Amino acid sequence: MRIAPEVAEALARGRPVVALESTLISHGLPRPENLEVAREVEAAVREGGALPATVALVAGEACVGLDEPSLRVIAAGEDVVKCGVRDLAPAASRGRHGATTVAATAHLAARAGIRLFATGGLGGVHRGARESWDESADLNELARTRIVVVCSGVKSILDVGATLERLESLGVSVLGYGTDRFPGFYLVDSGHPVLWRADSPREVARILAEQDELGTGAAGTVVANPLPPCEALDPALHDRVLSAGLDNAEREGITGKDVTPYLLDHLHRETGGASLRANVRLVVRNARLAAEIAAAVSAK
Ligand code: PSU
Ligand code: MN
Repeated sequence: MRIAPEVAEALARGRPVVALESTLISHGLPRPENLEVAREVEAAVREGGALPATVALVAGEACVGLDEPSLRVIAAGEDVVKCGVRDLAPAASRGRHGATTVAATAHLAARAGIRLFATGGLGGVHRGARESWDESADLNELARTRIVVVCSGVKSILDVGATLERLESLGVSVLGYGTDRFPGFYLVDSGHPVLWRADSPREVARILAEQDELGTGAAGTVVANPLPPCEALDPALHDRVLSAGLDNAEREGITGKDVTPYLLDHLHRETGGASLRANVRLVVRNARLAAEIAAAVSAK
């Protein structure tokens, strides 16, 4: 594993660092805008007062903190493989380029000593999981990794209720940021409540300090940050387009780790780019908030 020098130095000095995932760049957003978004997300972390550390596998090396050429490789690549935790070692041994999912990013970030991580939406239990058994490995990783994931809830293509039940079973804390409703990724409200809320970065930092005190911080924490209504997707449009996408995915026999990229791409195309705009905005906003929380944690 290679930790970028400025990231290593910041960590050694107790300065705020925020990890960023790379699957959303390579498999979640269309080229070529994805490279611009990757830069924009890193800039949002800096504006929030922390150092960004984008995580990826570059020519077989697990990197925490990417330089500009590496960021280009991940954004450009047809030959970039989507890596969950179990894919990291085989892909590394073959010298492959790999984009890390929430699970793989959380794993490598925690290993590097980073606590804050920003993404778009968590993976979770897929609709129809009763037949397909498709549940994202993100959940299992959060159950065993000391990481705080700032996201806009779980992706709305999923069974959100079932995912919330699994997060409860796995002991993952869920905090609504400025809300009592669990956000729905592109949507302000997933239709589910969230039990605990925090209204400022300092409040989140206080909760994390309590976790350390009580020894309950060995598992992950989700900080669920909704889009403001003016930037969210129209729920009726969302439901209509998603339902066609789910039908197409089934008809075309899409399975395994291809399901999520397939559905996101379908939404981006069929909403005329509206879901894409919402997706970019929520990732940028989450990056900024994660940085502010990291700064509040460091200030303690
Ligand atoms: N958030 C986004 N876009 C994405 C993802 C998250 O805004 O593409 C990615 C994350 O990397 C997450 C993955 O870990 O989707 C989940 O994939 P799966 O359902 O195959 O576990
Ligand atoms: Mn899956």
